[in-house]
Amino acid sequence: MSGVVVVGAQWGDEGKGKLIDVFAEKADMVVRYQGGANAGHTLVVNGQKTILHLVPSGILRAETTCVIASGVVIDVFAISKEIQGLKASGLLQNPKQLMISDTATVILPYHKALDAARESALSDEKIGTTGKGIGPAYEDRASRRAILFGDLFDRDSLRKKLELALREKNFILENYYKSTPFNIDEILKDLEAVTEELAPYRAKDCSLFISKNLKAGKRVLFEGAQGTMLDVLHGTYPFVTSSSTLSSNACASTGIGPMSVNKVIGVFKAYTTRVGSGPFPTELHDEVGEKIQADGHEFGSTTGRARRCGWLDLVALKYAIRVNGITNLAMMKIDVLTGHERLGVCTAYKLNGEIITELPTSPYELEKVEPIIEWLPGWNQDLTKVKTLSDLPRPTTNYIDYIGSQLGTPIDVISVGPGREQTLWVK
Ligand code: 2SA
Ligand code: MG
Repeated sequence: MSGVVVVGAQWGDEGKGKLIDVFAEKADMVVRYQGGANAGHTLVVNGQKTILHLVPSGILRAETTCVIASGVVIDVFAISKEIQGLKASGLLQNPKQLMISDTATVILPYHKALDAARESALSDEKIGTTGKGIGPAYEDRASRRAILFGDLFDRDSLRKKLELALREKNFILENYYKSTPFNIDEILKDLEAVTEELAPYRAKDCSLFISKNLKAGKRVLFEGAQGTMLDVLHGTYPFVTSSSTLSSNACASTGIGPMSVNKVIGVFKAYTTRVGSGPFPTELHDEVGEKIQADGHEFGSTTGRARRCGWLDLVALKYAIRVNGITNLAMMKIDVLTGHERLGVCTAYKLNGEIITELPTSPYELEKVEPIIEWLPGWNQDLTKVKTLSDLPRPTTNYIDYIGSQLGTPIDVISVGPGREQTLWVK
């Protein structure tokens, strides 16, 4: 068995996409297991930028099979656009490169409308969702009224299912949110075109396919989306996404057993960012935070929203290591920290006058904590062209070593830029 899970150890946008693309060179398969078009994975190869939302980040390697598993919520219009873009740039030439599970959930326009209506009704209390319909689609799945990807290919039953769904959704949209209802014939007509386009990628049983490949010794990478702190059960609830973002969900959402995974790689940025509302203990509200935001191009790749920035939070990272069972770490975007006199690292929190080193499970307590910051010397050298670890400036090495020793988990990869080649291997 050779399954490796790559999981976000912070609030998302850690650089999982780049890392998956790098690791995909040695993988036979990349499986996306949760989330939807709320994710934005930015890949840079030979200076060419590709942003993926639903298609797994292994797609840039023609020999790698990419699978979208049952646990994903698929906006079929968004994926169809993504596929068209990948075809146009020559990255997707063979339909065998991509498989979409028949049992994945479909996101339709009414999910997005509900997402937007709810957020605007929440006003100041809003979650800050991406507006991609993620929450309403997962709700439909849990309440057993979702339309699955495979349903799109049976016209008669699709109409019946849509009729049932729209009866309820239109009632809520019109009467409760005072917004425009949807017309079934229009949705069906729009679906017809994309269904034809997506048909070559349809896969009946992804769980079986993946299991067989694992048994045959193939190397499978499971690609997480969003991050640990956005997990619906173990994140900063209610300011979370609607799926489980943890490594364990790679198994549940694809339909394989936990013993198939033998490595969990936790990806983190050398600092912290968060998009949307919710507690963020190390957030910087000053020009230092603005510098990190500008230098790191910290703007959402899906919505373009500015990401909130702050120092690295070791309390939250240790929590991520525990709840995911992270065995190895990858530190991303260390190059962004160039040009600071000193760098802060949060080693503990103060809560009601007491020092604590475990993340509080209550979001209200997390909102109240004060970070205890340890200061380390900064550096001014550009790191983006560094090719080996030994060429890193002394303060950078100190920073990496300090974090590694605090976390007690090996850091295997250091990334010094978005390109494939800007990757330093510790071993
Ligand atoms: P949703 O849309 O229901 O999943 O939103 C719920 C919360 O989850 C957060 N979330 C994200 N956080 C960071 N990155 C994400 N992906 C995009 C990116 C975000 C973007 O790559 O930059 O472009 O804005 C992502 N997706 C969901 C979201 O901010 C809410 O806090
Ligand atoms: Mg992202």
